Amino acid sequence: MKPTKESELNLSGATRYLDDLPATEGMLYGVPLTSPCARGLLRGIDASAALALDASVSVLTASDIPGENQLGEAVSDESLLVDGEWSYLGQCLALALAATPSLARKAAALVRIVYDELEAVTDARAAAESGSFILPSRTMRSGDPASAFSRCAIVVEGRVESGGQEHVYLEAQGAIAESLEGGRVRVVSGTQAPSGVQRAIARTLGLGMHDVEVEARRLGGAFGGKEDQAAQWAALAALGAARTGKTVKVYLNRREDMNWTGKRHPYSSDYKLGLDAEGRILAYEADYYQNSGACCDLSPAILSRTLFHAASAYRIPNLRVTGRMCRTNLPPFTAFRGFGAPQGVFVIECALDAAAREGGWDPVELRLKNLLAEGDSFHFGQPVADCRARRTVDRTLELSRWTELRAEIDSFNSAHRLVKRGAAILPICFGVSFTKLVMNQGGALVHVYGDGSVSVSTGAVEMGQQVARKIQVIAARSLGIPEGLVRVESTRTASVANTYSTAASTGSDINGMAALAACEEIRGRLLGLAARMLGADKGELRIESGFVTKGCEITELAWKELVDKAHLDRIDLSAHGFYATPGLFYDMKAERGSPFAYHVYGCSAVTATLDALRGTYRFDEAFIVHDVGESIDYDVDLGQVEGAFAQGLGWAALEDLRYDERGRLLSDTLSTYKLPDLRFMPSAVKIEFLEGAPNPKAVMRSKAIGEPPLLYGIAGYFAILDALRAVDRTHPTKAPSSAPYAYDLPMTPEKALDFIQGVRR
Ligand code: LUZ
Ligand code: MOS
Repeated sequence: MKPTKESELNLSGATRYLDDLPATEGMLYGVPLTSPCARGLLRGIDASAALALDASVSVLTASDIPGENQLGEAVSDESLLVDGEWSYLGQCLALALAATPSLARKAAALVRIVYDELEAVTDARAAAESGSFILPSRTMRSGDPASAFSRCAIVVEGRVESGGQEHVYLEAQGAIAESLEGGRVRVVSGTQAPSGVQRAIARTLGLGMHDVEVEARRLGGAFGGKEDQAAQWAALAALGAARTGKTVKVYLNRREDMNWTGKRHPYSSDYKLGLDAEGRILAYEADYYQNSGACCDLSPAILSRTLFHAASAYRIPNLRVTGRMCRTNLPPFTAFRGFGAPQGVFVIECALDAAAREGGWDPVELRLKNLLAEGDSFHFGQPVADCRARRTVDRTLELSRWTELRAEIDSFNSAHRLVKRGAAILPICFGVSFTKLVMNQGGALVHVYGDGSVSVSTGAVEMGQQVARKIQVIAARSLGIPEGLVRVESTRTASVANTYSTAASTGSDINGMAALAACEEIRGRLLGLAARMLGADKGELRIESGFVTKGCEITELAWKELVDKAHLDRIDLSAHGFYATPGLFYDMKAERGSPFAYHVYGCSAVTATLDALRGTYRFDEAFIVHDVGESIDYDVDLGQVEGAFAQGLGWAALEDLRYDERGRLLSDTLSTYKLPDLRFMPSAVKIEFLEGAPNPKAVMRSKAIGEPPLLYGIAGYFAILDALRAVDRTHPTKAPSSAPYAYDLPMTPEKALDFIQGVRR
């Protein structure tokens, strides 16, 4: 990869993350005391032993909060510090402050609480049975599935489980809050949503938003984990700063972060799929039981993305899908790259898998037959436009030499008893835009300094995805100057206000457009001046590579000179830009509309080799053809596809989140929670971007890149399943039961071994 300035800083270790910022004089460290069981009633807090530890110690509780003790935005069900009942293990009860992190941890441990343990629920279906929901259920329909099922030649039904996923961002959650004069606070927060954190702190402290400044410098990864859940750590730090008048830092260690913060939602789902004799899908029904955890958080938005992606890349004329947000006593599950789509896509893929077996169809033929095409509509009414499903699938079949590959695998399998190979193909179709309309807006502030260098601020948070790099390219191209002249600033609420989270893969779509608007404004002013200076028509002038050009000629007028002259002429060299994604609308009552600006298409093919005695496996090859529109930075986009695929493969086949029945996380370290590493990845990964595929709906004809490729990992699950099905059923131990296969993601080696041995899970 071609080094950019940012990646050079990252690789050399020069980048300063939150924990690298130098400690300031008198700074205090805040460590929360958290709840010891999944559900309980707090009867009293005794901090005397903690306070006796050191003169620097203080302990804050709910009664120290001057404003509202409430973080929930959609539903008011999340207190910052518990006052009364708590609803998950790891919920914050008090904040211990001390002069060093270890003193603060000791102090938190010395706080005594009196409480009653209450009965807890951790299972989504059990919560549903007892009527414990975050909000009422939500259903989308199209056509008439009930009558369509009666016309089907084949109907398959079953259950699908998918597990959660821990973000494991390299940098844990945290914030540093500085108390300013007059009760104001300035906070550096590891958040994807600086304006959201600003609002949360203002509410907590009873201040106006103008008294709270939030900066997100750059995050060491987030993946959705810092979209909603960064707010509580920032609010705690701000509370500490407000109460003590000192700078307060809250920074979780890995184990705290894994235990206390939310993860991807586990789902338990029922499906029913009906097809005609030729294998065309006629009807589909699904019921999703989302384990939402103890508080609302982003669960409704995540559920809506599940429902929007229920049919994935397939045409389904009659459909009914219902989602339920089941309230359980686990830490609130939250945004995670893909945001509900992977869970929904996995269910329809399982249904197709079951149908292919039942109908004796080739799995790839079956998918091709039902693939979305131009002229189709999604089940929520949006027309399928500029559809690239078939193009990406066809190219994947070519790139992987699918027909030969399949034949090679089949002959390998007939020649080997104890080692089996498998393969799977998976098309994707991912809708881009926040499903909540209001969030599809962003702003930018651009300054051209007197020496011709440029500063760009937007609402986009840099979290390693290189959105800053893309915005730099966009600004430089717009102004016609070398990229080195453009600096993209860290994200501050005082520079760009009322922004939404850098999320939904829209970071560069929205903020790039806002930056572009501001740059175009300044460019227009400068070209007007250049036209007067050169006695030319503004329409024939451009700026390219730092010089004004007229028609095809380069003039003598350089960027720096033009900027200098503009300043002398008292022309404003700053501009604000704004972008609101056009054309979006949605009627929640009718469940009809066009919620997405466009869709991202693509396809993956994954092969695996299974040890049929042990259940262990490895991935051999992956072929991915992905639709990025016109890439703004090839290396960045390639890195995003690779990383998302790895993360998807981890979710599908490895990452195993385990809780005990009392809600304690068992896999709370990186020795018990395994992550995909280089050796887990296929030995060969071939990624190709679809050519000649400009996207008129986004900045510089590009497409969003962050989340869609995560779905490719799901092919890994089915590649292992394919290999498992080739295992000789008379060997080595018991024959598998004839009961229908229960789809249960992740496909860990343990589950693969159970499959081989015929244990029904
Ligand atoms: N966050 C959000 C998201 O608030 N709304 C969304 O639609 C979304 N989609 C994907 C990822 N994060
Ligand atoms: Mo979201 S999963 O923070 O893009």
